[in-house]
Amino acid sequence: MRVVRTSVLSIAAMALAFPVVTSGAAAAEEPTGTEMLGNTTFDNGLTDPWSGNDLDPRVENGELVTRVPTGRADGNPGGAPSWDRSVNHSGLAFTAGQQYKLSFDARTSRDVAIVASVYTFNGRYIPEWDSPVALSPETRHVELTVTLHQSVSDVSFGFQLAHSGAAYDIALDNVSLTPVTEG
Ligand SMILES: [Ca+2]
Repeated sequence: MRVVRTSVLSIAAMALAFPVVTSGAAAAEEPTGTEMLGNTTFDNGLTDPWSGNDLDPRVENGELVTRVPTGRADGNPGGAPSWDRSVNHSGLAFTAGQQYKLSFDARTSRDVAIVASVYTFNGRYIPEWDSPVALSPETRHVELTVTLHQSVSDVSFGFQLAHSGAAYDIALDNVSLTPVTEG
């Protein structure tokens, strides 16, 4: 008899497939044109306030760089949910229905698909918004629109980097998150 169990991987897949529903409601009181992230350029040589979860990011030549080992941080050789290792920025707040522009420059030492997400982690990874991003050794300027279903505070934005293939290096720069001005 075959027993089908719900795996962590299938939960992650569901999270990725979660539809992004945009709302026409504008948050008129939301400050506009203001950068929500600290240290967007890394030109001061520091990673702070960015940190790594099961990664060891550092700054080289004005870019945040880190090596992403293969597999999960817990050593499990099984499937690697992308959220198992991340570079992230905590302490953010989002208003439901408000559009935010996310942009960054990134390259990786080999072709790999990462996930950019707004999320909470309370012993369990809970994405509020996420999007897969294909990266390669050629620097790519990425622009995405972030819209959340619900207003949240004290959440994180992160690059979810774990994978089951060969280890790779990633370089990030010019990371920006700003509310989109209506009209
Ligand atoms: Ca820089």
